[in-house]
Amino acid sequence: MVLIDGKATANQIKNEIAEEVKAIQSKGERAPHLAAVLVGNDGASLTYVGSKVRSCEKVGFDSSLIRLPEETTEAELLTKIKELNQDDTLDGYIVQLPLPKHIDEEKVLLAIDPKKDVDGFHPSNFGRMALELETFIPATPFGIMQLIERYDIDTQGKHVVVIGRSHIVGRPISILMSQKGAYGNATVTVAHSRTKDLKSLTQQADIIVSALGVPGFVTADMVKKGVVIIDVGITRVEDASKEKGYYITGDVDFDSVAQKASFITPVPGGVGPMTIAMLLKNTLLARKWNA
Ligand code: BQF
Repeated sequence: MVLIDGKATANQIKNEIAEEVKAIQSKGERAPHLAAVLVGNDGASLTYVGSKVRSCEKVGFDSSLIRLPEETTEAELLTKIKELNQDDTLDGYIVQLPLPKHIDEEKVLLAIDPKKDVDGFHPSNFGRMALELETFIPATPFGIMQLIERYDIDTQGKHVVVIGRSHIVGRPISILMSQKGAYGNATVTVAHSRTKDLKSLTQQADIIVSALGVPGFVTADMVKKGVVIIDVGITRVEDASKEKGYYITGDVDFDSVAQKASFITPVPGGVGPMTIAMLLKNTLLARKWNA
């Protein structure tokens, strides 16, 4: 069994990005600049945005964190987004999700200039991805594809079962893995809450991508020997004995499933760190494409 080290791979990618930043600056050009908008005070969102900003510093990017109060109206946020679209000192920006319930996420994502949409959530970027055009690929699926490449996992003609059909993970990874290419050409099944007999599907899977958010959902009896396991689930479980008062866990019953797997991603330290690294990669691409 190979334990896929997402943290080490993400650090490697960040080092590669840092080298490119140095090359940009040695030409007398400014460093790439990423901004993040955070509305409200959600604990997990604060953690995620915080590590995005720290990662920017690590690779030599400029970063801006724009914090808006929980009560911010949709109109106020849209005004801020118009400002960011017009800010020539920014290469790209993200709006940290989820947004407070009184704000329509779809409206907000539509307002982001696709050229600055380094999360790749704008419909035109999603469409470009589906059509295999140059675009920002959403960071989590982009990170999964990088892990598959860098661990040289064979996907040709393999049966991939994706559990979950979210716009951010399940749907895009199902598209990417079915596309032509060295780490594509898979036959993909997208499973979801209405899927019948999931176990018979996962038992046939060569690769399982679980993006559900239910701890312990994927158990050893559901998988065949030699399966590749990509665990995208991230659930915070309260635990007073932990320093932070919680620990994070994936969708996969790791200890039992690992015994049957050929490759497996842990949680934490698997796909999560890659998400951050690929956001930086997209910002670097924005810098290049918008120059
Ligand atoms: C790790 C996210 C759900 C909803 C909105 C490292 C991250 C997570 C885990 C991280 C995520 C999840 C992010 C680990 C960003 C991934 O070591 O396992 C990093 O920061 N993520 C987000 O920005 O918004 C989310 C999940």
